[in-house]
Amino acid sequence: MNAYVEKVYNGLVERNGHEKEFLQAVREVLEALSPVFDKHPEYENKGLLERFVEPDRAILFRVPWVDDNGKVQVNRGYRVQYNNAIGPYKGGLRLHPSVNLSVIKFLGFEQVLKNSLTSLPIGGGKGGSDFDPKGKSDNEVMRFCQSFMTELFKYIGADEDVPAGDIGVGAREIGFLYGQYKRITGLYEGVLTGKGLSYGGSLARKEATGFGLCYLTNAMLRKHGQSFEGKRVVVSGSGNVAIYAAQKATELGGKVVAMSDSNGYIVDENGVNLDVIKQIKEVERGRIKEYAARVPGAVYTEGFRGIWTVKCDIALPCATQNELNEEGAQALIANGVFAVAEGANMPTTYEATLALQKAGVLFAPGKAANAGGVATSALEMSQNSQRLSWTFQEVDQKLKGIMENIFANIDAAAKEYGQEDNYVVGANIAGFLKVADAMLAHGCV
Ligand code: NDP
Ligand code: 2IT
Repeated sequence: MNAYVEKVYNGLVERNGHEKEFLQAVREVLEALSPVFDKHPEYENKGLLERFVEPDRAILFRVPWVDDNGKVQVNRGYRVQYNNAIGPYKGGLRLHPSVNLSVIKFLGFEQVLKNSLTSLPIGGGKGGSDFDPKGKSDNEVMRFCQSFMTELFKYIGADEDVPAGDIGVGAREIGFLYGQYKRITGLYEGVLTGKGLSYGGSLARKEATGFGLCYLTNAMLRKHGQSFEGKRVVVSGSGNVAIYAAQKATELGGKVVAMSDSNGYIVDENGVNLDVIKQIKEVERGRIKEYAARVPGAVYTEGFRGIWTVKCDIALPCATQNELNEEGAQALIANGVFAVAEGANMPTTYEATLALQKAGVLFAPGKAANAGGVATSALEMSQNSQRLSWTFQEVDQKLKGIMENIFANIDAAAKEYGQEDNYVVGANIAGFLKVADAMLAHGCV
């Protein structure tokens, strides 16, 4: 590693030693960026890397709300505004019991580079809470969202910071959050994305992350003389990203044979029936286990990590961070996988990524492969600013163009730095250069 890069990383370890997800994300990025700093020794005097790894600010707040039994519950809320060199802070809100500052910082850090890759003017941020929406009534979720926004509204705005969904935050939560923002501020503005279609949402935003993942994967496969046609595909997770990744993979000719949730996975050799998955997950908010009870021939197995033992050509991890470890990677390799593309953020551990790359598996990192969601969020912001809305086809076409452009850029950056086909290196370098350029232009801020 470049000496300056190593010094900055070591300083970060000293100050944030307990933030393991954050350090994991930073380490991967800095390994990839090392050659950029070899080429640009002048960056050190500008303190560019010290500024890049430190968020602009991290806001922590109490979120009190009353449950259905009349008892007061308290959760912790977060918004990390990481970097706004190229546009207003932009990134999702995650509601999951595993949320802590390390998780939100890793997501915010990744978001800066991802948003840069979209080529649209959006900076990076992330937020959320350790609130668990599972098992809560609609009214409880509403009261939580209203309390969360009652604090958050002070720090966000259509030209300042624009949150959206992530794990545990979908149309229902965005609706409650938007309602409360409007009520407190009196503003009707594009302060959130992923909104409902009746109040400023964009067509194709719901589908965008999953569709975008397959568009980028397809571009990568094409470069290597391959396609989805006739391929066995495994998609982990069964939430927003997973469902629409599975739908697009199927439309492109693949056969999705397995999906999962945090309890276990189902295998359906006939190809997963997405109408059944949508009914269970989007309508009933149920468990994937139900699928096996409803679809003849489908088999359910407890434990979400087992999904990587299902034989496939293409694996799309779309659930959560570190869901695919080295053991999972070795199982995929042994079964002949030839492409892995990350729909989730950092689903593949560092060791698993290295194992896949070493085995010659094509690997598309999340910050490039799942950028279609936030890119379409930026298209939603454009539509809100213009006070008009585009058709599904218009948005989908733009999304496809953006994802193909991302692939071309990360491919070119990898080549330029002598690491052709290493898309981890390509994505980190291509994403970083634009942000670095803007930060240098802005002076010491
Ligand atoms: P959802 O809440 O819609 O779905 C999450 C899915 O992942 C569920 O199937 C869930 O299972 C599973 N999951 C969550 N936590 C775990 C865990 N600890 N172990 C195993 N499975 C788990 O979220 P999204 O689909 O929106 O997000 C999925 C991933 O994609 C996340 O990494 C997110 O950051 C990333 N992403 C999302 C974007 C978006 O636009 N929504 C854009 C880009 C990336 P269960 O129901 O059992 O909890
Ligand atoms: O990780 C992500 O890119 C998201 N959750 C989507 C963020 C957004 O602002 O649409």
